[in-house]
Amino acid sequence: MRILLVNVPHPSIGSRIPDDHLPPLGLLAIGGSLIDAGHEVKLIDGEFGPMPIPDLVNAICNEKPEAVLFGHSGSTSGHPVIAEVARGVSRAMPGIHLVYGGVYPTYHWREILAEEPYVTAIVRGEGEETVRNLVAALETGSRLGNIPGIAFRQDGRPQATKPAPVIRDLDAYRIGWELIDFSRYSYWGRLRAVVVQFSRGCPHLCNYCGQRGFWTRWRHRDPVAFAKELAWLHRQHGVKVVNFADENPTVSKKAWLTFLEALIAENVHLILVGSTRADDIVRDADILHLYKKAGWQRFLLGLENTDQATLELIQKGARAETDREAIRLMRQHGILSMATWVVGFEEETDLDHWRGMKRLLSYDPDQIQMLYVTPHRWTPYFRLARNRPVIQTDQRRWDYKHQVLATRHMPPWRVLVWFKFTEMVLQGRPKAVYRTFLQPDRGLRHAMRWYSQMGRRVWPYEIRNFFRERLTKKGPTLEEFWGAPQDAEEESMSTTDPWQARSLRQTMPDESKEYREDPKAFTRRWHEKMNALRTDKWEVYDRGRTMIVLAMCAIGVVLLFRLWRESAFANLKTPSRRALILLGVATYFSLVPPYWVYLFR
Ligand code: B12
Ligand code: SF4
Repeated sequence: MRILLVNVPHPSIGSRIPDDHLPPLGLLAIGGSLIDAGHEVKLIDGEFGPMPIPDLVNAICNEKPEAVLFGHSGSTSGHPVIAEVARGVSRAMPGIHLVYGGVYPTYHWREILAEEPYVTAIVRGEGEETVRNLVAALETGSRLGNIPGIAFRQDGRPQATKPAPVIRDLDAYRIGWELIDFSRYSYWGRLRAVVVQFSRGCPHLCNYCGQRGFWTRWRHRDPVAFAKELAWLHRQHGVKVVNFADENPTVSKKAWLTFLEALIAENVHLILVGSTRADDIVRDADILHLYKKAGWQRFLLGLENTDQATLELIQKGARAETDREAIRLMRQHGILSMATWVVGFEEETDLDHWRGMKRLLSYDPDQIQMLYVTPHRWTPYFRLARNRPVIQTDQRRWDYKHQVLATRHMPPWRVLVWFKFTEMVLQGRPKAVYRTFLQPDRGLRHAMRWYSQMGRRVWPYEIRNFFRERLTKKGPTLEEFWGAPQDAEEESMSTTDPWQARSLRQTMPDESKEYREDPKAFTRRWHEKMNALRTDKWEVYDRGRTMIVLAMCAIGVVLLFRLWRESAFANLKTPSRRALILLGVATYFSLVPPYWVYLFR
C-alpha cells in the first residue's frame, strides 16, 4: 500500500521558537515497521516552514497516497491541527483511509470517531505491530474488529477492540531512519540531531503523569545494540546530538551501565540529553563519571514542586533532599541540570510562590523549565482536579505553557507574574549568568548560551500571548470540559494475552454508565454541553483593565520623556545615572502595572 506519514506543524513554543527541528520519532517508528512489512512509505514533515495548512493538504494529495497516517508527539495540543489537516485531505480525496495514532487519540477515541467521520481508525497504544495489522486489513478489506488495539466505527458507532499487548521485545522493530533527510534536523543550537528511545514507560506512580499508563510497563532495548545504533547514526549520518525520548531510561542500573560502557567502547563523540529521576542520579553516584564519559550533557529532572505537601498530592515519590543532592552530584560531574517546576496547583498563594522560588534557588539548578498544571483525563490527578474551573478553552493551548485552570486564591495574571518572575530570578542571578557566559567547559557554555537565547525569545512571547489570548472567567469545570475521569483506562495496553484482558467497556468508570447504555447519545449530549459552554459569552479576563493600565503606562512614558528633554534630570546626566533611571523605569513598568490591575479588581 502507498502510505504517507504526516507530521503537522504545531503552534506551541517548543516547535515555533527554536530554529531547530527534531525528527518525529513516533512516525518513524511505525514507518520502519510498515516498510519492513512491504509497504511504500513516505513522510511529510509540516514543521518546516511551518507549512501552511492548505499547502500541507495539497502536498499530501500530490503524493496520491492510499492511506494517510497522522500522529504527533505534542498530542493533546496537536490534535486540533491534525483534525484540520485530516478534514482538508478527506475533502480533497474522499474515501481515503485516514489513520490516527499517539497518546491523545488512544484515550479520546470516542470523541474523535464521533466528531470526525473521515477518520478510518485509531491505533491505541504503541503502534508498531498494531499498525501493520491494521494496514493489512485495510488492504485486503478484512474485518477490523479482530485487530487488538484499535478503535473504529462499527454500524456508525465508535467501537474499541481489546487492548493490544505491550511489545516485549523492543528490538523486534526498527526505526525507519531512511524516511528523513538528516541534514534538515537539528537541536542544541543547529547541531545535527535525532530523538531515540532506549526504554518505554516508567515504574513510578506520579498521579498526573500522562505517559506511564500509555506505555503500561517499563521495558528497554538491548543496551549493546542500542549503543551500536547511536554510533551508526553518528558515523553514517553525522548525528551529533541525541535527545532521549525515554520517560525514565535509568530504571535498571544494570542495563544502563551496560549501555554506557557499550557506548564508551564505540568511541564516538555524541552529546546526550534526556530526562530522568533525581533518585536514580543519587543511586548512580558511583557511575556518574561514566554518564559524563558517554556524552551526557544535560538531564531534565522532573522536580515539579519543592513543597513536600504538593509532592505528596501528586504522588511524586520524591524528596526535596534527593532532588538537591542530584543537582549537586551532576554539577560535580560536569552535567547540566534542568529542573522542571510546575505551578497552578489549586490552593497556591503568593507566599507559596515566594517560598517555592527561594527553595528552588537553594537547589541551584543550571536551568529551569516552568510549566503549568495541565491534567490529562486518563490520569488519577484529573479526578482530584475535576471540579476546578477551566480558564483556557482552546485545546491548542493545553501544552503546559499556558494556564488552563483557575487557582482559588490568585487571578491568572498574578500566576503569570510569579511564573515570569521566578524564571527571571533563577536565570538572571549572577551564578546563572556566570555559567552561561564564563563556564570553563566549552560544550556546557554552548548549551547554556543556547538555552538562555531560547529563554530570551520565549519570555516576551509568553507575556504577549497572555494579553492577546482569551482566558475565560466563568469557564466549565475540568470534568465538564473534557468529560468524566478516565483513569480506569489509564493503562492503554495489556500485559496478558489480549483476548483474556478485560474489555474496555468493563473498565469504563462509573460516571460513564450512560455511555455504556448509548454511546452515540452520550457523545452527542457531551458535545452539546461542551459547545454551549464554549461560546464567547464569557467575560474576557482583565481585558478592559489591561487597556486602562497600558494607556496609563503610555502616558507615563510620554511624561518621562518630556521631563527628560526639559532637563529636569540635568543633574542625573552621567551615563551611570541614566542607566539607573532606565532601570527604574523598566522595573516600574514590569512590576507596577500588574499591581494596578490587582487594585482595579
Ligand atoms: C522529543 C519530545 C519533544 C520534541 C519533539 C520532537 C518531535 N519532532 O517529535 C520537542 C522538544 C520539539 C517537543 C516539543 C513539545 N512537546 Co514534547 N516531548 C518529547 C518527548 C520527550 C518524546 C516524544 C517521543 O518521541 N516519544 C517516543 C515515540 C516513539 O512515542 P510516540 O510519539 O508516542 O509514538 C508511539 C505511539 O504513540 C504510536 N504513534 C504515535 N504516532 C502515531 C501515528 C500513527 C498513525 C500510529 C498508527 C501510531 C502512532 O506509535 C509510536 C510507536 O509506538 C515526550 C516525552 C516522552 N517521554 O514521551 C514529550 C511530550 C510528547 N511533549 C509534550 C509536550 C506538551 C510538548 C510541547 C507541546 C511543549 C511546548 N509547550 O512547546 C511541544 C509540542 C511540539 C512537538 N513538536 O511535539 C508532552 C505531550 C503531552 C500530551 N499528551 O499532550 C510530552 C508527553 C511530555 C510530557 N511528559 O508530558 N517535544
Ligand atoms: S517519574 Fe516521570 S515518567 Fe515516571 S510516573 Fe513520574 S512523571 Fe511519569
